[in-house]
Amino acid sequence: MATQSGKTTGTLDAIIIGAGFSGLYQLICLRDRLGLNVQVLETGSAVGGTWYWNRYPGARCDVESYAYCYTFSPELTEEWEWSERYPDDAELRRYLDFVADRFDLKRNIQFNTRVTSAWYDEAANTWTVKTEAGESFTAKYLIAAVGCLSTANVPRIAGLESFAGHWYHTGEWPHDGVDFTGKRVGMIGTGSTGIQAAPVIAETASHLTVFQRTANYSIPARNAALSEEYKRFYKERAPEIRKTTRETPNGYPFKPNPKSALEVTPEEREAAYEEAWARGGMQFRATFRDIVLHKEANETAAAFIRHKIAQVVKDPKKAAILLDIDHAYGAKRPPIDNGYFECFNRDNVSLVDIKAAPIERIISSGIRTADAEYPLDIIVFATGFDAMTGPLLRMDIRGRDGLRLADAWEAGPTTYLGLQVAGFPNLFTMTGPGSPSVLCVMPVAIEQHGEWIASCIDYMRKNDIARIEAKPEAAEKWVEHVNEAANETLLVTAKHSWYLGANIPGKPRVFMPYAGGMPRYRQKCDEVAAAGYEGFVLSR
Ligand code: NA7
Repeated sequence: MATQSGKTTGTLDAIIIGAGFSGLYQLICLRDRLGLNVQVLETGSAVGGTWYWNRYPGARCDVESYAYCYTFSPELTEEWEWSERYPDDAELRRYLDFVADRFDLKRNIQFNTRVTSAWYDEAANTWTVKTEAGESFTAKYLIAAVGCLSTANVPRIAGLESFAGHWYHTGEWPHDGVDFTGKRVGMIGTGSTGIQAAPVIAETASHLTVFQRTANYSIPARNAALSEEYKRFYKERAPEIRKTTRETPNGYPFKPNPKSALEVTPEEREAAYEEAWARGGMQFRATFRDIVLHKEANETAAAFIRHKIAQVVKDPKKAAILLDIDHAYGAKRPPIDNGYFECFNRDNVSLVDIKAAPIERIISSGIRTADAEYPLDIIVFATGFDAMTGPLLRMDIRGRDGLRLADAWEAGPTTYLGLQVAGFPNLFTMTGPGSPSVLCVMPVAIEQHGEWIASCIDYMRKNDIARIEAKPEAAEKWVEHVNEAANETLLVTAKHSWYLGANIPGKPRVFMPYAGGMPRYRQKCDEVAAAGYEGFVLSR
């Protein structure tokens, strides 16, 4: 067993990596409910996780504020006041900071601390975590609460280093913002992020050029300030909302229409889509139960959205590029927007189809594609993340016999319930690959994980169990089930989605999140626990 050098502190009960939604809740579960000695290590200088880093213009959650929050504390629900239908990044940081103060969490969080490695010592049955600054921490349990979308993907485009202007990735945005006034801005990427950023950048930039590789659907978010009446309404309904978020497959506060899109008349269908379009937001996907399940049903929604895009975008050339969508609606994460398609009607916004004429290189004055050069002062990479596995694999994690996580996952991530990896005892991954994670409203998934992990550790302590480790055969079976669940949906039909790791060159193409729905997943986790942690090896 190799050892690491560096300063070592006394053995802790648990180390949590990350102080976002998941790390904070795990700290509450382990410290306040089990009385453990816990240390949280966080790269950022404050709490927030995803929302600490994603400060790009227009950054906003795509889930309604009253549903994108913790539900474990009725007092917290009562005390916190959301201001808008969808919280922006700053409001989410304020919320998480409020939570951290409310529950006195900061005393157990060490900020400005990037974890570089985590090695398991079999003889001592401990994990030793090392930081960039050379510090070491040792604990019995290690919880990776590192988020799913926290490793920025800056594509390796030749010539970036020669660019004379400034460039930024949306997921690593400067804290003091970027002034676009009078600047020629190029933005690469039209996922949820690019779609949020474009209209805001266009307001101040002298010119915005959007480089689109894959056209995307988007539904109007219809964000607005919450009236006093709504604020009261959501608070009064909090228990009911909580119940619904635990019963619906994706953790949303609304239930899908039980009807198929194909069982109603064309007039009824059109009316339902119009109503959903006017209401805005993710609920559009729930207009009929089979939109993300059935190709023909999906096409009814897709055709409706395409028609709307064609109505909004005045320039036929831009409209044609925006309408060249190659996947089913919802097969990739469906964005919601605040004026995305409308922004292409501005004189200072142009659109470049880089599927037709790919980017060849970045030059000192801007971007060169196969057929033109675009002079730019600023390049914004809205190019997404090395999702789900990226944040784990950028740390050197080694389990039993020095097994590297990177080697264990060479052909793609294999986990049991998205919570544990065979060969890595006492390491828990929150919202890991193989769990509902990004297919569920995050705080809903996070509360389930935090509570399950805490109950598991509690069980171990009460039963004198020193070690818990997923059995390889249980993990293999789970991965098979994850694949089956994905194959029941249209999610696997989008060949270039980050759900499959397809956005990162060389990454194994494996469908990573669990698409079987949160209630089914929760039930499975509960059954596993009730059966004495079936599928895990427990040892003294
Ligand atoms: P996404 O959804 O991964 O979108 C990234 C966008 O960047 C997408 O349009 C990509 O095109 C484009 N992209 C990525 N790499 C390149 C290269 N090399 N060249 C050109 N274009 C590229 O990330 P987001 O940040 O928008 O959203 C992530 C999640 O955050 C979102 O799903 C929500 O859950 C919140 P592509 O489609 O791959 O052709």
